Amino acid sequence: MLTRTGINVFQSKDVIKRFIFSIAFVFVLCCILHPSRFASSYYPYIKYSDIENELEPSPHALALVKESDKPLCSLIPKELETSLQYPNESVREYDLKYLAHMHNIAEGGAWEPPQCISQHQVAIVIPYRNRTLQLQIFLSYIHPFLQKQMLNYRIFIIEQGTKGAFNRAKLLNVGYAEALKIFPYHCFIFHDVDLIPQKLSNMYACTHQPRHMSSSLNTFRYNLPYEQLFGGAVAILQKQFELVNGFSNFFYGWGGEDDDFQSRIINRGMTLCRFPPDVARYTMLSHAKELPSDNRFLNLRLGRERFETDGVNTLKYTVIKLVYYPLYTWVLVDL
Ligand code: NGS
Repeated sequence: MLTRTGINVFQSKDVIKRFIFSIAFVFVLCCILHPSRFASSYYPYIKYSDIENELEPSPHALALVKESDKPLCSLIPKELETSLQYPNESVREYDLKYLAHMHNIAEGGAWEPPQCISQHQVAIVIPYRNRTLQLQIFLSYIHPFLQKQMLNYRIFIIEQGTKGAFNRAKLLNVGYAEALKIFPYHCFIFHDVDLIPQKLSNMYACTHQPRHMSSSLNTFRYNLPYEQLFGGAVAILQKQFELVNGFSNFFYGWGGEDDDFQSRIINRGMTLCRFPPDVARYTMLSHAKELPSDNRFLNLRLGRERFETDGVNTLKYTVIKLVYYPLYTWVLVDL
C-alpha cells in the first residue's frame, strides 16, 4: 500500500520503529556514561527542612545530661544560615597559637560547648603527609566553624611516617582505633585536609545513614562526577563503621579506597545520603594531582571477597609518636 508521498506504509512503520529504537539506544548510552545526571534519586538528598530529623544524637550525651546541671544543646544551633568567607591562605604559626588560646581549645584540638552538652560527639580524622600549608589553612578555618555548630569534637591528624605509597584508608582505620582509645565517639568524620566547607548548615555530625558530605565541590563545578562517589569528607556512626569493618587496608597509592568503602556500606544493607547541594558546598585547596595507583581496579574487584577479613578487625600498625598539640592530636604511624 502506497501513501500520497509514495512511501510504502509498512516501510514508514519500519522507519518509525528504527527511529524510536535509536532514541532509546542513545538514552541508555547516556545513562551509562553519565549515571549522575539520570539517576539523581539513586542516593537521596535530604531536604533542607529534614536535616534536623536526620541527625542522630549520641546516646552517651543523652545519658550524660541526666547527671549534669547543664541542658542539652539543640541538635542544630540557630543562626547557621550564613555563608562563610574563603579561608585565609596566609595563615602563620603565630595566628594558630593565638587561635587555640582565643577559642579555648583543649590540648589535642578538642573542644565542647561550655554552656550545654552537645548531642554530637565527633572525631574528625584526617589522613596526612607533607601538606603543612594546607593543614594550617584548614585548622585556622575549621575550629571556629565547628565551634559555631556546638559540637563536642577533637581533630586527629594521622600522619604516615613511612615512605612509599600513601595509604589513605589504612590511616583512617588507625584514626578510628586511636580515637576510641581517647573517648567513646559515636560519630566519625573522615576528611581530606584540602577540603574547606562553605556552609555552616553543613553539620559536622552523623545522620542515620552514612553521609557523603563533600558532594558539591568547586573542582567538579558543584556536580557529582558519579553517583556512588563517597570520598573527600564523609560522616558515619561508630556502630556503622564497626559493622562494615572499616576501610580496606590494601589500597596503597591514589584511588579506589573510597569506592571500596561505599561497597562495604551497601553490602551491609545501608544506603548513603547527602545534604542538598547548596549546603554540601566545598572549596578544594589547590595542589598537584596525585598519580593514580595501577592496582586500584584490581583491589576494588577483589575487595568484595575481603570485606570480613580486611579492615579494622585485622588492622596492624605501630605508633611512632602521639602528641597532643594545641590544635590537633597528632599520631605519627608506621603502617
Ligand atoms: C575515582 C576514584 C576515587 C576518587 C574519585 C574522585 O575515579 O577513588 O575518582 O577523585 N576511583 C578509582 O580510581 C577506582 S577526585 O577527582 O576527587 O580526585 O575519589
